[in-house]
Amino acid sequence: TQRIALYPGTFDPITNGHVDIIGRAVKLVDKLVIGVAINEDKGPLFNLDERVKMAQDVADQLKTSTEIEVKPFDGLLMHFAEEVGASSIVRGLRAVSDFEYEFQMVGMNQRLNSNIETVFLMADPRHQAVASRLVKEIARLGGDVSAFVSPSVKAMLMEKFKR
Ligand code: COD
Repeated sequence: TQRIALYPGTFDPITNGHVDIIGRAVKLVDKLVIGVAINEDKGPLFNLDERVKMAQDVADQLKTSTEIEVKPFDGLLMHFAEEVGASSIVRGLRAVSDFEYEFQMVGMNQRLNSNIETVFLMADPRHQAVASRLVKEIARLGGDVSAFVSPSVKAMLMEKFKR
């Protein structure tokens, strides 16, 4: 049977930090589903279609024999994980600051479905500090985001913030 993992996030936008985690996750499974959450409460800069498109562009550029599927989702993460047949959920850990939130999420998610394991991966030190929030701020203030996102995402950011 196929081992499927789900990597969920807001991906507003997808960064080289996310890509690093995807590159690690594909080594562990037969198929990786990148789940782009609608997450309206987070007030995303990019709408769901744009976020899916950017994630798809980035996934298309990855050199891997593992199947990657990018899918939007609304509603509960664990329901979506069941729907796609995932046996694990992949999350990335950056600093200590991520821990509290991730810890709480796993705690709750485990009680919703105890058969799906959450695994945490760490990015390469070069990518650990990269955060969508800061990338957006740099782009908004006219800085160069080339080191943090793919060329296609950079183009989308420049389009959003063009004056
Ligand atoms: N290095 C390593 N990991 C990174 C980096 C980096 N530089 N940048 C981001 N990551 C990791 C994050 O830690 C996270 O694990 C993942 O990549 C995605 O990050 P984001 O910021 O795009 O996504 P989040 O954290 O906003 O995603 C939140 C969810 C969409 C998973 C969450 O809101 C959710 O589950 N929503 C559905 C509703 C639900 O089920 N709620 C109940 C939860 S208990």
